[in-house]
Amino acid sequence: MENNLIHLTIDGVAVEAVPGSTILQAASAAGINIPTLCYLKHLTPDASCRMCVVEVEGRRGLPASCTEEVREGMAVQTHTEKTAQARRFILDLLLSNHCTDCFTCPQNGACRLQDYCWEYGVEHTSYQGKRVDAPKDVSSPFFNYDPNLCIMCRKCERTCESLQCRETISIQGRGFDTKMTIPFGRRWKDSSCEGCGNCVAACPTGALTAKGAKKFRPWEVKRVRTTCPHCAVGCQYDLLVKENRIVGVDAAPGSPTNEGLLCVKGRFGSYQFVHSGDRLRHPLIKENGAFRRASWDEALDLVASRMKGIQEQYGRDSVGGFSCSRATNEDNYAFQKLMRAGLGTNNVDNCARVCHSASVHGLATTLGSGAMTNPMADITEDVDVILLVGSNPTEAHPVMGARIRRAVRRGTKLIVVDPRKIDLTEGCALHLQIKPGTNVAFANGMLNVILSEGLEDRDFIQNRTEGFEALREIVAEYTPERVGEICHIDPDGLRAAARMYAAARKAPIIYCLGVTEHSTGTEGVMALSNLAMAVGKLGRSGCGVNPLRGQNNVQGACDMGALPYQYPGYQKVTDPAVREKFEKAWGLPLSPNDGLTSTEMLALSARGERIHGLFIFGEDPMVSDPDTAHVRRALENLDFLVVDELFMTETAQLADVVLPGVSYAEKEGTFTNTERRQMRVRKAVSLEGEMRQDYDIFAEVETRLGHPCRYESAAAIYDEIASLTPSFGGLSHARLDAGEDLAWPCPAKDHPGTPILHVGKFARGLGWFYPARYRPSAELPDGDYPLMMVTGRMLYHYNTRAMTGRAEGICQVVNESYIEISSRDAAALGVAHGDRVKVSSRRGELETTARVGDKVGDGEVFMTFHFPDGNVNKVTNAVTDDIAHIPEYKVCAVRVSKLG
Ligand SMILES: Nc1nc2c(c(=O)[nH]1)N[C@H]1C(S)=C(S)[C@@H](COP(=O)(O)OP(=O)(O)OC[C@H]3O[C@@H](n4cnc5c(=O)[nH]c(N)nc54)[C@H](O)[C@@H]3O)O[C@H]1N2
Ligand SMILES: Nc1nc2c(c(=O)[nH]1)N[C@H]1C(S)=C(S)[C@@H](COP(=O)(O)OP(=O)(O)OC[C@H]3O[C@@H](n4cnc5c(=O)[nH]c(N)nc54)[C@H](O)[C@@H]3O)O[C@H]1N2
Ligand code: SF4
Ligand code: SF4
Ligand code: SF4
Ligand code: FES
Ligand SMILES: [Mo]
Repeated sequence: MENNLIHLTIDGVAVEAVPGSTILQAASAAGINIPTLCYLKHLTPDASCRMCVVEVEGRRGLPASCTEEVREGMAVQTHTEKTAQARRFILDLLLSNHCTDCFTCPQNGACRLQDYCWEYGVEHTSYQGKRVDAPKDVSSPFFNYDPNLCIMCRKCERTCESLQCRETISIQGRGFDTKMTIPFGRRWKDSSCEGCGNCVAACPTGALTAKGAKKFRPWEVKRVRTTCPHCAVGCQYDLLVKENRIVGVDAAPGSPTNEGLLCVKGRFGSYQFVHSGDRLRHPLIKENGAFRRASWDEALDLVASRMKGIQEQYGRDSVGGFSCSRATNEDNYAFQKLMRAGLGTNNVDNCARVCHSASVHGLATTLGSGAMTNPMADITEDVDVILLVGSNPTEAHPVMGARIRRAVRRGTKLIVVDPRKIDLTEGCALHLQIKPGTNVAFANGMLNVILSEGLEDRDFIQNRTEGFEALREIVAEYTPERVGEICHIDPDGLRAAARMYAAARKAPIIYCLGVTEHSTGTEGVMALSNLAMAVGKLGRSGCGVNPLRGQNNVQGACDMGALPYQYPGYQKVTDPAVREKFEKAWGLPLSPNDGLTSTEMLALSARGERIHGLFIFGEDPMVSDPDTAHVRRALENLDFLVVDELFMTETAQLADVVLPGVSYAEKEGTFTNTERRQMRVRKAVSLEGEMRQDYDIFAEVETRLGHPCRYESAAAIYDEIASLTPSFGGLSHARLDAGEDLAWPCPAKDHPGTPILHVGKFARGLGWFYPARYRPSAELPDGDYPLMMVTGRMLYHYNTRAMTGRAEGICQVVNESYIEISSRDAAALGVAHGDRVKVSSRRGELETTARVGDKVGDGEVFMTFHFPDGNVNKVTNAVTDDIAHIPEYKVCAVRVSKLG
């Protein structure tokens, strides 16, 4: 065949298909529907249900179309008397063991079995078999299992095993008693299940159903395609809306980010907060220490006049703003414009400061762009080695984490560099359990081995980089033995890792906060980019330096210029030509000076210096910033604090004015995921109350500051962004709504977007080897505070818990703080698993519960900052890195003692 395609007919229609595809695939591509029960798109067919049988001319029997490959000249009939008969027989058999009381089934109307029985006229079973009435398992906080409705299609088992890679489900028993179960007779809640619900979504019947599903029937809901508001994977899903209330979510099947999968937070924890009774519903003004309800005019006038008053007294740069990485690009653009055009200051920042600012600064310095270089699919499919540094993706980016689990299963070698045992250390090729805060030494040690063994890519170094000689001199000092001592690892482990990474054809570096949140965070990032450049693993598929961004739209908040040194698109505020462009567009003179970072603003205000007014949009630094006492001092020292929030957070409680904004489910706009992909956010509900679009709030304040501003729509703001930002020039809501999949840079309307950065040439021109030297963390354990505290996250809760803390199922799994401690340290302190302990540092103290085990190394402890009953930020250190001003959340010294 000239075009190498196979030609066949299906139901008389001429169809072309690629060789090797099945009849089912060819039919579905041609829009011809064949019934299936056990077929799962991304997995090898199970071919057990036989609903998909077809007739093929000249062939005896009825082959299953989900396994039968297409052949040249084949003539297929999908709906004949014979296939109908076969399907009726199967349905009859399935019903023999299946409850037919559809009225009470939660899946009524969304059940394939019911649909097919209707289609094929099967109302009753003709079998008088034994009906087993098995007990239901309702122990999962998220879904129920009714074995009596199971048709043994094994979709759940295969989804869990092959896509989620959890193996929670197994098939047991024989004949009529065969059922899907949890191994060892466990109940769901005691199994390895992590609640992603992907099995529930795959189940074609009412056997597995989400809790609360009885509240609606499928035909009653409106579906609104949007983007998960938690992590920067950016999963696409439909919000299911009944009578202006979100009642569930369904993963979008075709989305390139999540391919129909979700994690527990997206599926079961991303919409309950929207309808929470404690949403802020009208503006509040604090008077004599108490909040009172205010009108919008009153509140907005007060914000503008107080901010102006402060500037008249202390100067233009005495005010600042923190923007919200949970909100849309459009909101973030409007916020930085309020700060720059309305207030005339570049003191604007976002939570990237405390997260990946080290990546933004570090990679921009060495490569020319601070973003993830390659898409998620590209660095998990068909790669030989993954070097995972300080990243816990199965908890923090779970749909990406599952991709890595699948890659490992297919044979990718995984090197985990993390002081703790994380889920992915199971099955990894190497776990380098480095001492927290020693990433630079680790990366230099890797380079030392690579150079001394001649594993570098000389052509790449020669043609595409500069600064190599200076770095070579430095890394010569980092012999495996010396690095082994600094990092507390086996030098041979380091050698093995270096060889594995360097020799691989395709090997991405994937990293996260274990690298950035240090007083040497930016150098840690640059040391990793040195490593990738030295072996030429940049600017091509399956490689790169890939910071997994955290918040759903933290990439976007940075892209939109919610940063003190840059306008949208990383255009420098100190560049006169850039400033002139924005002055012309916005119609007024703008500040030529770099602004202050959020961490600098808080530090100054804590000392009573320079910063007197703050506008905080959707951040809760009282919970999330390090050293809570210091944050409290900073916020209390302000003359004026305004907070735009969904809830009365701890930060909002300290405000003079609180403005109620709206959540992702109540707005139009876009998020930019970790891959720089533009993801649409769409309005699903409008709630009762006086809440306003966040961008509208900013426009109103800006107008009251004397710079009239009004936005027609989120789409219009996106157009304004495109007109001022070369890397966004070709983007529009219309293109996204038409189904285009676009990652920036996308400079023109006909540009297809840029999935992989630095191909052929670095954004900087030549890549720069940064001469990074190891420096120890700012506060190390000593006699008074002998343990090293590492902080981070866990699967079920998200940051300050503003959203996940309002989802009942999630809170049932875990809702209290804990500290992980090694068995040896616990024994030395006389602490047993489950004991209450006091944790103290030079900054403060808290009480929590000990989890004793082997997850953390000796001398180290771990806590999350999710839980109000024991927030680790009371003890963390507010010291920052000098380049990006990112706090050292990952290392501080603490003492743990047993209570009671
Ligand atoms: N479930 C959940 N998901 C989330 C979030 C959440 O709160 N909950 N938050 C989102 C946000 S904002 C972000 S930024 C991301 C963060 O995602 P991650 O950075 O993956 O999460 P963390 O748990 O903060 O830290 C990752 C790992 O760094 C390790 N680590 C600590 N110190 C060091 C070190 O010195 N060197 C090395 N190599 N490793 C070290 C820790 O042991 C930890 O396993 O997650 C996002 N996703
Ligand atoms: N100890 C320790 N502390 C840490 C970290 C750590 O690893 N260890 N990690 C740090 C990191 S990486 C990050 S990113 C920060 C996160 O810190 P925060 O940004 O403070 O945390 P979030 O919980 O994401 O809070 C966002 C707030 O935005 C509000 N919000 C959400 N959407 C909208 C909206 O559309 N409009 C409005 N008006 N408000 C909205 C929510 O109600 C919530 O209160 O925490 C940091 N803190
Ligand atoms: S919810 Fe997820 S982890 Fe749990 S059994 Fe289903 S697929 Fe497996
Ligand atoms: S529980 Fe659902 S998905 Fe699992 S085997 Fe039974 S019918 Fe199939
Ligand atoms: S992986 Fe991230 S974006 Fe996807 S569903 Fe989970 S929290 Fe949401
Ligand atoms: S779908 Fe083909 S055998 Fe089940
Ligand atoms: Mo973050």
